[in-house]
Amino acid sequence: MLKLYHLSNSRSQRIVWLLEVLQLDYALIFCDRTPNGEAPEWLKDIHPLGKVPILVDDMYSPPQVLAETSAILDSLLANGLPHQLQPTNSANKQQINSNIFIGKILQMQHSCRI
Ligand SMILES: N[C@@H](CCC(=O)N[C@@H](CS)C(=O)NCC(=O)O)C(=O)O
Repeated sequence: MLKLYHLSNSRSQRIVWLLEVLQLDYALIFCDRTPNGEAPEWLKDIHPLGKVPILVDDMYSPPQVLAETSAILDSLLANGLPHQLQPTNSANKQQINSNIFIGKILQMQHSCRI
């Protein structure tokens, strides 16, 4: 079973979206933000970064614990894109590729600021 650690209004919503599109069975663990909007301290017991999203897959032994939105998205798409996300023509495919690169650059810029 997959377990997604989630904060409201955070990038873990992207993982919720993909899990729904892929129609995977998962448990959503809502983590309440602290009064100053941060993730709860106990999240560091799940992964030392202490930030969401964190995806735990207990099909592995020991369970696989993944952090980082892009890494989680990549792992969920390891078997390829589902049909509804497949580009329908080559122009569409190039546009999607461009958006993926833009997303990765923005992610890197964001990570550098942390
Ligand atoms: N580079 C990480 C960033 C993770 C991150 O900053 N998550 C935010 C939510 S969008 C978070 O957990 N914030 C709470 C905190 O920093 O205490 C990713 O893309 O997953």
